[in-house]
Amino acid sequence: MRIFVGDITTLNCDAIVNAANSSLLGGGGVDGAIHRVAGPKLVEECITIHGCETGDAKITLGYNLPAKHVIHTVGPIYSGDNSDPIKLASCYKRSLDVARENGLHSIAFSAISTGVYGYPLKAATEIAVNAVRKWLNENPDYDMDITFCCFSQRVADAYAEVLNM
Ligand code: AR6
Repeated sequence: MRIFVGDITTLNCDAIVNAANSSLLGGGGVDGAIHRVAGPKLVEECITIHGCETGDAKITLGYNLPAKHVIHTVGPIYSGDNSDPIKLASCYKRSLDVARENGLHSIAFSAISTGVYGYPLKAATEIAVNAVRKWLNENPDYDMDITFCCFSQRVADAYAEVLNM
């Protein structure tokens, strides 16, 4: 597991994970950046998927992105409810399951729900790291290279603390 500080749309890996909304038709934040760089074919493919539930993940091609695929996941809008951590952990697990189902071996995650969706950064970071660690332990036979893409130094510091780096 590694930390990258910068823009996820520059990463050349098998899949980047988009923090989308349930329509999958684009938005602001990292979602907007990914659609801008991927180009209009991405939204055309997303239209054919008919949305995604919170905590689930769907895959498309990456089009003009350096990444071959985009895995679109929908994080919870932070509410303080007990279901928030369960749904957020599910985003990481389902993204990794979808990557494996498609034979992918490198994935970069954005910090799902920590922007517009308001999830407190430290709690979200702990959930992200724990969910990824759990998946790796449950898939010991599969080679998966994991990057946590942090758009700011503040997010990177949170990951470094949780990862003990
Ligand atoms: N590369 C990497 N990370 C980024 C980038 C980028 N180019 N741009 C922003 N981030 P957010 P959410 C970080 O708000 O909270 C959208 O409108 C950002 O700093 O993008 O899950 C969707 O359509 C933050 O740490 O996603 C939904 O409606 C993290 O990405 C809604 O926002 C996530 O922030 C989803 O909200």
